[in-house]
Amino acid sequence: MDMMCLDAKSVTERACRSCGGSGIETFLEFGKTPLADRLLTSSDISEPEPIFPLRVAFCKDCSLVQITETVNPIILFADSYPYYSSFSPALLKHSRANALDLINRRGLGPESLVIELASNDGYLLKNYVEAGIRVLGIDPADGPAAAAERVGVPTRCAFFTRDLAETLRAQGMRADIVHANNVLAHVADTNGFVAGIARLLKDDGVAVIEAPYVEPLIEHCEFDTIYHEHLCYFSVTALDKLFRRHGLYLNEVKHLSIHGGSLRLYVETRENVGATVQEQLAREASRGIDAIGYFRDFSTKVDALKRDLSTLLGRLKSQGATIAAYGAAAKGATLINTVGIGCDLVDFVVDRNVHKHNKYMPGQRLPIRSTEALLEVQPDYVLLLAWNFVDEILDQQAEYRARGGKFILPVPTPRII
Ligand code: DWN
Ligand code: ZN
Repeated sequence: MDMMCLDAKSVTERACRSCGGSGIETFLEFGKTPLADRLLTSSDISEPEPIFPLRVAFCKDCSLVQITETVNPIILFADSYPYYSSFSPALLKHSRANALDLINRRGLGPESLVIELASNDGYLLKNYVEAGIRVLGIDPADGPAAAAERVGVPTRCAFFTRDLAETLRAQGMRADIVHANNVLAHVADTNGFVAGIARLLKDDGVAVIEAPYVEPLIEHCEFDTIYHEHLCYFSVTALDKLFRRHGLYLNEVKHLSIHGGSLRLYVETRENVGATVQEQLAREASRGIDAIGYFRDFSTKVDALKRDLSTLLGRLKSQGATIAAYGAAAKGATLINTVGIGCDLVDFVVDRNVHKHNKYMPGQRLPIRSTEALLEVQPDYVLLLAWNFVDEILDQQAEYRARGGKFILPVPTPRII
């Protein structure tokens, strides 16, 4: 990673984020886009917005898929970061099951220590607190960190770095469990972050890491999950190389349906690579996921989806339909700004997260309202930007649908349900 001087807004990487190799080839280009989670206030919308190149590349040396622009993490994650994990019941249920499974599998108790990197609003660690297990959350976002403290989860409002790991270790903190969900792909210093985990773990500790998986992204054309917060798009092949570089071993891997298809990685300081990892490495090699060829036609698939979605919305609009959207999600910002979905097509976006209400989506500046607006206004159609939570959102919106409202799912192919 090219050194980023603190006041630089972004840097363009010329080498691979993981192996440092220079063999990175771009296979998808979005031009310049706004920051997906940088929601606008009513005073912002008359101001120009910072936009940054969004380009996706593949490393021929270690197979890592990555974006080439690193936006300053302070701009992305520090102040007024709007994402609160607890607004998704499915995510809370998923996280609680993970914690209870680990308490059981690892025989955790009052003498244990669980540390979570990017602990957000305490959505996961609160389950350990409830079980009387010592925890520490680390998260740079001031709003979610304060929310975590309010639910009894001690949280250090900071970025996790190798240096912070050394500081904690010097204070006698070594973890039985290190959780890192939806953060490994977000960190500007991928190697420093992993080295820090190695320093924080007890010798018999385990890091349990969740990250979106690159295969479903490509297979289901989930291009909207590409935005500046997501620097890396992992395969097991690329992850195995990354961890080994820091004396860590990916010993077990699970597939998860959350966030459009993710991996749960069990990483330890002792090598004991199980069948799940060996099978996955073999499978990726046989499918060519470890080579550029697998990614070359993705850009064509993305263009087709963008065209089909734009045509569908245009047709409905020309028939006089009213259209709203659901989920002021970061992936929603990528979708509306790369397809060109503005107020001419969609009247407003709804979201349950109160911190997003009365703000505007980046770029297209669609107004964000509470979900009640769907029954108040009863638009003919709702474009589901948070498609990764389709089941619970359709249940939740049964009344709107019973009154004749229809949802439009954009991914993997635009369709009305
Ligand atoms: O990596 C990241 C993922 C894990 O979460 C972050 N960089 C940012 C964020 O991405 P996202 O904003 O695309 O994530 P979600 O979780 O798909 O966002 C869903 C949005 O929908 C949130 O704003 C919450 C909202 N929501 C809602 O209004 N009603 C979600 C559910 C489940 C609901 O019922
Ligand atoms: Zn590489």
